[in-house]
Amino acid sequence: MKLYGTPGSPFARKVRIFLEEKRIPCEYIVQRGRDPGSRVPEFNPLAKVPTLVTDAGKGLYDSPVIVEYLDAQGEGPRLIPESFAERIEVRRWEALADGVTEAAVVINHELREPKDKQRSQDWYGRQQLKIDRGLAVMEKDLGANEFCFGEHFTLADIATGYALGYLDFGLPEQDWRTTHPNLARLAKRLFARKSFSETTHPQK
Ligand SMILES: N[C@@H](CCC(=O)N[C@@H](CS)C(=O)NCC(=O)O)C(=O)O
Repeated sequence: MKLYGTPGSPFARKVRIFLEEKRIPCEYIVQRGRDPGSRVPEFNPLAKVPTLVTDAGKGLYDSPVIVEYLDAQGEGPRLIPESFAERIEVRRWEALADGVTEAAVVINHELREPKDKQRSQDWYGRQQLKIDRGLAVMEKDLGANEFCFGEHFTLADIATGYALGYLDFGLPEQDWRTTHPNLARLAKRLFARKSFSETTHPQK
């Protein structure tokens, strides 16, 4: 199995955390879809990372599909519950974390544009609202619980953790810890796990 990703991609990190938790060996190839000679478009017509290539040579994308595939492999515990109601709840956490992260990614990319080419304040405000409202719901739903969903570590914790990790990396000026003490407590525990500490985004 091969995973194409980049060190700065939060969605690739999500898959790398998942692989480590499931103890699945996988070759990690650092390559963007638009790099000259990149093999990513061969396996994913959208030319995005993460892209997983199975041992049978099939390209899988995007990250929700990849983690669904990986959960059926390896020796580690199931990270996506099998029961329908629980599965939907865990996947909702994932969708929320993915959405918060997407908003953080586009803000981060936009801020690198020259000032005169940047989007309007309205646009920034709309993206920021996705982050603010998303974190508020996560904070409330987590409450005093140890895990985001149920009594065990699941994809919901991975998703929340990678989203918070990306905020630290991509928008470090956003002080989400002070305003979200439940998430801060969760992040401290998650970031100490091997799967998180071995996949951190590069220092800037
Ligand atoms: N929904 C996708 C998002 C993947 C994504 O946006 N990847 C970015 C890197 S973080 C990318 O490859 N962008 C290149 C492009 O859009 O052409 C997933 O969860 O895998």
